[in-house]
Amino acid sequence: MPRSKIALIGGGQIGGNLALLATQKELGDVVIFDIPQSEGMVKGKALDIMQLRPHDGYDSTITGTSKWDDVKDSDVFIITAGIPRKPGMNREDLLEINLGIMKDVAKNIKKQSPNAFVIVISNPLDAMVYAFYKISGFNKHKVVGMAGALDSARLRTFIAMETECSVQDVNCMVLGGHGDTMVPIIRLGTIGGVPIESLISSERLKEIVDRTRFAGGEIVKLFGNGSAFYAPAQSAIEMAESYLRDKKRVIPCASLCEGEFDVDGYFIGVPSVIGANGVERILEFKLEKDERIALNETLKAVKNTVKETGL
Ligand code: A3D
Repeated sequence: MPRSKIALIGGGQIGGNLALLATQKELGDVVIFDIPQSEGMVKGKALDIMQLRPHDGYDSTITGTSKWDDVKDSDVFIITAGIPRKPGMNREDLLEINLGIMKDVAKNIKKQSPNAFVIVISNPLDAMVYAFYKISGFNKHKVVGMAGALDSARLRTFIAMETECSVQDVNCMVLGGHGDTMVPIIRLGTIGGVPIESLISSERLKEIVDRTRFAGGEIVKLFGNGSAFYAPAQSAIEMAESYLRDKKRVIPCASLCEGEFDVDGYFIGVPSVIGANGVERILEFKLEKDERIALNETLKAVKNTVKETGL
């Protein structure tokens, strides 16, 4: 069977880590695409990763390019093209520049690989994935945004740190938009099947939830120049792997809702089944009143940013 082809649009901090993780998971041949001014950088990263393969015996190839023809017929695209936040910026401040980039990227992906599965990471996420969907005209099952996987992983990390239990056994999802209004569903979270609410006090849980909401900003402040990249890359690779290996993992992602959770026509973080057909299903469940109110708030925020795209 021929190897899958994975195109990474943007070869910066997240893009480089995506290339490394895709190689180590042997998901397929990787092409890192960036603008001509960064072609040397992505060619260099590709060559560097090529040279780590002998140790563990990975056979897939990694190349760097600034030519759209080189990503033709890719199975998966992961888009990080754009600029990241600097201290003091919120994700919405990136809209104008990143929207211009997304318009160009969407048109080219449509031309090169109209049947690919596309994972968007560029911020502001909920508006960027919407923009890609509108401009490309892709089927809704083939377009998804990475945010909930990361926000949930952050929450799970903080809960594991608090309880000194294995992070692997902490299960808890974050729904809604990728911003301060995100909606952690603590009520359904468990550690090895034991409800989280029975293990951590409500005051402490509130602090953990708040830290999760601003976890991206916490890292931006520490870095001083750029945003998180290891965990975002790992989260997107988990989604790509579920698609390429038809695992049907249930991952909170920004999927197009058409009535689910009373959201219509917007991409928002919901539990999504990712398999060989892309986002195959959204797993809807009954929200409690306070969760519904919180989801409405996050939807308002998403609608405002989407409106600014003018699409
Ligand atoms: P960075 O290291 O700056 O990489 C971005 C890359 O995009 C650079 O190499 C640019 O040259 C490249 N680029 C710019 N324009 C184009 C274009 N037209 N075509 C192809 N490539 C282009 O940033 P990063 O990797 O740290 O972050 C990338 C994006 O992800 C930013 O918008 C971040 O805000 C966003 N991000 C999202 C999350 C989510 O959870 C959704 C988390 C972290 C970062």
